[in-house]
Parts: sequence; C-alpha cells; structure tokens
Amino acid sequence: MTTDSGRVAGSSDFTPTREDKFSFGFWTVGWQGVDVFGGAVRPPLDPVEAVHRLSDLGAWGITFHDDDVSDFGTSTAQRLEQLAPFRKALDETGLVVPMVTTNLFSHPVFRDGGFTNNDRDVRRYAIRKVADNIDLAVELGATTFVAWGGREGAESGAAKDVRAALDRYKEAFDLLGDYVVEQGYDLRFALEPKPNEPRGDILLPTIGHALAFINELERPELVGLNPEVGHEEMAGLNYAHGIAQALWHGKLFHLDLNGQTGPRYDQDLRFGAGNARGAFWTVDTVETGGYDGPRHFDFKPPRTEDMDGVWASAAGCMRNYLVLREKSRAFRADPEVQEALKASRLDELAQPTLAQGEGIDALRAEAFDPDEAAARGMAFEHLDQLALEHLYGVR
Ligand code: GLT
Ligand code: MN
Ligand code: MN
Repeated sequence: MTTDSGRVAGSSDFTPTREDKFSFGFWTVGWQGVDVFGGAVRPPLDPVEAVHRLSDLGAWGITFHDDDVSDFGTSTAQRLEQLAPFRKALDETGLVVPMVTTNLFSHPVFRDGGFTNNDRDVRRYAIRKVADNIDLAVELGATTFVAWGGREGAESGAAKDVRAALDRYKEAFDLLGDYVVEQGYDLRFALEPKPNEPRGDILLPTIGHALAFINELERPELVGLNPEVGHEEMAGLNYAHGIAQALWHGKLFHLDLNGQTGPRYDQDLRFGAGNARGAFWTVDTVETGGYDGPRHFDFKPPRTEDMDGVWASAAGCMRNYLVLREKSRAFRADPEVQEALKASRLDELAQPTLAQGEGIDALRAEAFDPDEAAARGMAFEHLDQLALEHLYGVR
C-alpha cells in the first residue's frame, strides 16, 4: 500500500508513514534546553516550523499545552486567532492534533499545584484554565486531553493532607467530566502518572495509583491513562507490564514514549535509548495488546544538540519504534519462538483455570501430585534468549 507521503506502508526501511500514527509534543522538539543548572541553548521554535518539520519526517500528529502556543493568560478567542498560521500549517501538511494538555505547572501561581493546591483560589483558577483549554482542544479536533499533575504533591509531610487533596482532585475531574458531557464534546481525559520531579512526591505516582483513583470518579468511563515510559521506570517499575494492565482495564487512552536508564531524574531520552530491552517489550505490548491510539513521543533532545540534532533525535524516536516493531513481529513469527512459547505453557495460561460448570469440588476430587508438578521447569530462559537474540539482531 502506498501512503500519501509516497512510501510503502509496512516496508522495512524503517521510514515512518502517517499510518504509523506517530505524534510529538510541541514542547519536545521545542524544548530550548533550560534546566535547573543552565539557560536556553537553542532558539525558540515556531510552531508552524514544527508542523512542517515533523510532517516532513513522517509524523502524523502534534500536541501542545495551552501556554506552548500562546502566552499564559491569553483568552481562548485570542489563542484561536493566534493559532491561525499553525492551523494553516496543519491544513497544508495534513498533520492532526489528536491530544491537547494544560500547563498547570510553569507559572509561579502553581507552585503548590493546580487542582490540589492548598490555596482554594488557585484551585478555582486551575479548573477554569483547563475548561478553557478543553474548548480550544475540541476546536482543534483533539479527542484526548492529557492531565499531568506534576506540581500536585509535596516535599514534606504535614504540608499536604493527601486524603483531602484526593477529594479535591476528584472534585476537579468530576466537574470537568460534567462539563465535557454538557457541552457534548467527544473528549476523554488521560491521567499521566509520575512518582516525583518537580515535586518531592507527586500524587497519583504510578499507573496503579491512577487506575484506583479513576474508579472513585463520577464518570470513570471518561478517564483513562497516559503512561510515560520514563515515569514508571523512575519508580523501578516495568512499563510494558503497566500498560498491559492499563489495556486490561480498557484504560490505555494515550501513551508517552521515551527512554530512561533506571531510577534517576526524568531523562526523557528519545524512544529506544536507555532501557532498550524494556523498549522492545513496550513495542511488543503496544502492537499485540489491542492499542489503537497515537504513538506519542514525549522526549527532550539533550542540551548538547543544536536544531539539526533535535530533528535527528525526533527521527530516531520513530525509527527506533519501527525497528523494534519489526523485531517484535519477527519474534512472534519465528517457529522456534512459537514452540518455546508452548514449552513455557503460555497457551495454558490463556485457558480458564476451571472448565465450564466446574467448582471447588472438582479441584478437590482431582488427583494432583505437587512433587511431580514441582519438578517441571518453565523453560523461560530459552524463550527469553530467543527474544534477546531477535533484539540483538542475530536471528
Ligand atoms: C512535561 C512533562 C511531561 C508531560 C507533559 C504534559 S509536560 O513536559 O514532563 O511528562 O507529559 O503536560
Ligand atoms: Mn509525559
Ligand atoms: Mn518525563
């Protein structure tokens, strides 16, 4: 199949096509390199240029925060006016805006967060800011609204009553859920967990915490997750397992793909860098687990790079994903792997433990020899070796 960019979909030259659904936060390629130890190393990036460059690289979508594309405090009407050239670039390239998010972390007013700030006035303002940005998101065609509560948290014990803060967090999402329904918007929320940074401890620190929180909301069906590779790995967790569970709950609404090397500061490396083995299982899970949404990259091209390096880094995210997708496909198609999967009894795991109509009595009536069963090895090492050999490129 030939795509509108003239490339052959599914070919193995690792060149992205629109069908691959790759999207980028504008704040990723637009990051000027400001960190806690130093100022900007790169010039500001015009969102119009970002659209054209990403499109040329084969991306499908671009996402942004309200304050990425116009100044803090700008009204929605003014933002829409200012976004005219950006929208023109979208029309020219065919790039879409599948997701929009709100900046509730940069302005000093959010020093203690937005929805869970101890200051009630700030909470009221934060909800209003998000409602305004929801209007903008819908106007641009977005169907997912990411909520990263990076400043919702604390550095010290008494400063935050976590239970009260969760009441306020729920209050905000209940209200915004009502708003979306009342307006008739086709929009769902995706919570993005993170354990720490910039706060010492952030509320909803992992996929598991966020899934449990969603169940307490008035409209849980409107709220899912946007898990980020690095954020789960900062907590020492297995990202592929995390998104597999989110899929199992029907809650994987969006993804932030990037790279991380173990529990340390949030590295936001390009996808495929850092934990390469984790990246392989991530792609395998995304591709085989029934996820159909954007493959969204949230990375920070290192400060060492000039703008050429930024675009090389962005291209690397997509290329690495496609390389790993091909490896995952080859792994699944390999007859020796299929045998190894059987030897490891994955087919048995897929079978219900009890047959139709069976109960505990049937189990009690069974002649089972624990010693005999205990003697059976699981053959996982051979299976994993095959996976690694696919990853290492020798199969
Ligand atoms: C910020 C953060 C990311 C979030 C973005 C969405 S903003 O860059 O580090 O992980 O996804 O608000
Ligand atoms: Mn993110
Ligand atoms: Mn991050």
